[in-house]
Amino acid sequence: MNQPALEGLRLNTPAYVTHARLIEWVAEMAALTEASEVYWCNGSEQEYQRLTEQLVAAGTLMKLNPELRPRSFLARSDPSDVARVEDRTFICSARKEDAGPTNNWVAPAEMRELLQTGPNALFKGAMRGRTMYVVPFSMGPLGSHIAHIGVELTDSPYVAVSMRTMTRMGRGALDVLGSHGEFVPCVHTVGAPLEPGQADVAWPCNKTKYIVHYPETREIWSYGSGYGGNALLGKKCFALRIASTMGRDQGWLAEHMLILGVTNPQGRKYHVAAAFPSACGKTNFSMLVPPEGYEGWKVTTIGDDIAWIKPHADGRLYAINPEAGYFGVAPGTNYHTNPNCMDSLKSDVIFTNVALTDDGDVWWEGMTEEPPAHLVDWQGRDWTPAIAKANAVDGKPRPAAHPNARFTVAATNNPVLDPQWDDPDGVAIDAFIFGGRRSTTVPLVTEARNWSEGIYMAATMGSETTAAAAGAQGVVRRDPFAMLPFAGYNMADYFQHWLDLGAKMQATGATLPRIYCVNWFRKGADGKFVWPGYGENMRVLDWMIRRIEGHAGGADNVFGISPRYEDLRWDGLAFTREQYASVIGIDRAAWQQELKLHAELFQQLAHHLPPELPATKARIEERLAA
Ligand code: SAT
Ligand code: MN
Repeated sequence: MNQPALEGLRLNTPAYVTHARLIEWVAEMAALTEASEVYWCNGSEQEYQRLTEQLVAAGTLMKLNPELRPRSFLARSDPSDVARVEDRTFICSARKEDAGPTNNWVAPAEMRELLQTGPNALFKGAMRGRTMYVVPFSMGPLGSHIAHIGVELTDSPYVAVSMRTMTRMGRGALDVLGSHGEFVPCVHTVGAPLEPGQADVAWPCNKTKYIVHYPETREIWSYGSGYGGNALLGKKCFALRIASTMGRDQGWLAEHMLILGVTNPQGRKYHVAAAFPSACGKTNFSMLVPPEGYEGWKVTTIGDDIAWIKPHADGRLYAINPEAGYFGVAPGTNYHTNPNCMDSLKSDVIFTNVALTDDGDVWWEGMTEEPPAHLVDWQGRDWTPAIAKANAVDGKPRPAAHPNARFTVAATNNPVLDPQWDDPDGVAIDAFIFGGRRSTTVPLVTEARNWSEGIYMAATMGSETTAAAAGAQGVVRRDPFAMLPFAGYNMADYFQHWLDLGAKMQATGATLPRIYCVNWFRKGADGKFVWPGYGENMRVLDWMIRRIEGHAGGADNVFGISPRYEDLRWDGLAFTREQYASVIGIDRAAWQQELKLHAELFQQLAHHLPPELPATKARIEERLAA
């Protein structure tokens, strides 16, 4: 740069920013997007105050009743911008085969022309009339050797304030970055430039959406959406898609996993990382309250959505939660399903697309058994039980909250936050859990007999789709490792990476974490869930820990080891042998069907598919036939 002083003025670069390449990039992006102003976020409390006040004045946020929900806000998104858009998400690797058959791919040059360089490039002038916020953030504890830095440029102040809750955002991240550190550049625009005099809307966005990743250059470009994973680029885009490719290159793992600590009455503490698809109860499981019969046990949260896991010199895998907050699904959350979450939401929350009560508080389906007599729904319309019924779709009353309505809240609000949640060294993982939402076929819990059997379980996982992504709900799709929408590279190579990591660790004599496959969601003939779930999942966790300690029994099934009725502890819960049989049983016909679906997946992923996987499948088939 020739005129650093002049540029510095125009860019409002604070004196503490010493990273020349960062400043240069901010200048380039301000020029490309024609932002009317640049503002560097420092992450302070005063800044959060000021930006939220500004968002209230603009109508994006509504202040909730300060007595009922102190320092909390409600945002209503545009009705077309309510979830991740998987069909608009692209992995633009140099070679198509590196994105693999499960990702949308466009050649980088073509995508750059579309977004940046072409005559009608979408980012050209995209921030006209808007402020560009420079949002520096650390994914992971500041300075942790497992953490990485990102900088998001966004024209959405809603994104800027949400990033303060979801990440370690602000000056601290820049201090870690220093003048020469590596950072992942993330550019985000809602794609709604304002012409002089044009009034803004409460939730600007664009019908056209692009969520773009360049894995080789580790860049993220997001256009047209202001919602969740499309816009808070530290989350799925960086911490999963870009980080998974970094992990492949550098020998570590970026996973769609909660991390919890579980301490038994003897005071021994274990750490478990568990992968479930979006909106399948990761937040609930990570804040589990041990049920009756489990006095003296304690579950504590390290993370509720994402884990970064690196092998350590002591031969074990250590995990951190790269995030600093929770962006969780509100509907279904209540004092029975997740009391710790309800307590986390008492103050300092940004709610998006939940319903508003007449006294200025929030409500969502499932929060209370009886809905309030009157609400304002997520689209700002009057809502009563009668209106809901009159507008039923497929016999289901029109919900007051959007099914993918979310809360954004700091981890520090969580009453069962693990004391090590911010530990730069992370926690040593004792077990991995993989679970889908399956009303049939998959048993409550199965332990893999070895690493490759565990990788098989994870790779072939299926799940019924949820409202977390746009599109049909309730359809079973294969969701390997719960990473289908989040793997930043070829899924078959990703399987190989897991296998290689295990083999490498085993070669050094390390004890690998056990691997379990779970399914809380089997339904009975009446269409209702059989397993009570939530806090009762502790019984399954307890069995896993007793397995690790070497004193719990089990019986071989076709694809691993499952507990017999007498291997689980039932004190405090009336659950009959018959009920248990219906959640643990293997239906041979259903499994023959299931294996056909695994075969389809393997066919789709044939390029680079590790031979261990079809070999494991063949062994399962043999056992099934026996
Ligand atoms: O990607 S989001 O963070 O919007 C939601 C999810 O899929 O978990
Ligand atoms: Mn998620």
